[in-house]
Amino acid sequence: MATSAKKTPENGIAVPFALPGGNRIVTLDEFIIRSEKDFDYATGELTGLLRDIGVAAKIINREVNKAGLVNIIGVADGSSDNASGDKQQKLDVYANEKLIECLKNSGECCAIASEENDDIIQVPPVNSKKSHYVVMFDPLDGSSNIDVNISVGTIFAIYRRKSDPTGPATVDDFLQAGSKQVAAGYVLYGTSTILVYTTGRGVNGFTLDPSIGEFCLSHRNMRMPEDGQFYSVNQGYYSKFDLEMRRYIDNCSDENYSLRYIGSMVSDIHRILIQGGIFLYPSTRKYPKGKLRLLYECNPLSMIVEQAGGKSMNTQLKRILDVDPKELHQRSTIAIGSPNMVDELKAFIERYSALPL
Ligand code: AHM
Ligand code: MG
Repeated sequence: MATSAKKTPENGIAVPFALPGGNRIVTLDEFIIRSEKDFDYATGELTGLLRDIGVAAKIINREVNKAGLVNIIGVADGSSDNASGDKQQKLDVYANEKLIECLKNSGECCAIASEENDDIIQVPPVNSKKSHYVVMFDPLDGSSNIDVNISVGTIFAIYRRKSDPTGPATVDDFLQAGSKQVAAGYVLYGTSTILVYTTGRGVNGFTLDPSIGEFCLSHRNMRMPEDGQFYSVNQGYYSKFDLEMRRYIDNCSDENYSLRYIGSMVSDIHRILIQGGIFLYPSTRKYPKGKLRLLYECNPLSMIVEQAGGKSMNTQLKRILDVDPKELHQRSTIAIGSPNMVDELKAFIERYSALPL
């Protein structure tokens, strides 16, 4: 067995425990359990939560993969809009239910918040255990892409509750800055299914091996390139963007950067995490505060990207993880990706936002 509990030359981040050498498979469960020993205050709750999410992800993956085979795609019967005003798709509902079910069964968290629910959901204690964590998620981000067979994802964030563990959780337990996340991650249901997460000690990715039904460590200590050649933005809204954003996009074009936009945030972020680049969702006339949700889209993906060496800010140049949320379903603008590209955008905003229109 090779000991890797030292800084790796490529990124300087310590692998927190000894990993087997050679080609031995390390499953997500094994990795999570070994990592637990890294936390002084570990009680097993966080480990349990990550495992619950891994189980739910496998179940969701199974349904996403057969979406074209069975009559499950399309807008849910009789469904109205969700808390954010978007049409719910059937698989959104399914993914939401499975995540809630898995988390409720174990009782490792005390409350849940989801894009698909207006209010927080209390999780009754299991075996009288009082949990210290709350979990937020977007169960199936980019779900408008399902009908056309394009990748979608689950995004999650875990926080320690602030309220007294003897009473019910409150909304304030969720209204914490992203810097307070104890873990965050996503699952990308793509050409292969990959679960990527961080507990604040680097980022690791686990690809689902369908033949054994296990997420296996495939991307160890993920680091994003400092620079990139890709920019990712819905350029169809170009004329609705502010001047500084239009100038930056013009510059991307002048510099021969390639435009890549899937319209599924997890997929777009996963690409820039591996290949470098910048993802933008600025304010538009339709969404003056940005479209994406701060708590369960921007914050967890920002934690992942920062942990991998990237940067993330809103278009007011504030670090996303430092924003104090006021509402559960709050929207935010976002610019996230390779540090040099985010810094370049920052310079454009500083330069052009001062100009009169
Ligand atoms: P959703 O949570 O309703 O699926 O919306 C979020 C998605 C993101 O995945 C994606 O980046 C964005 O919406 C695309 O929006 P647009 O179609 O306006 O470019
Ligand atoms: Mg979403």
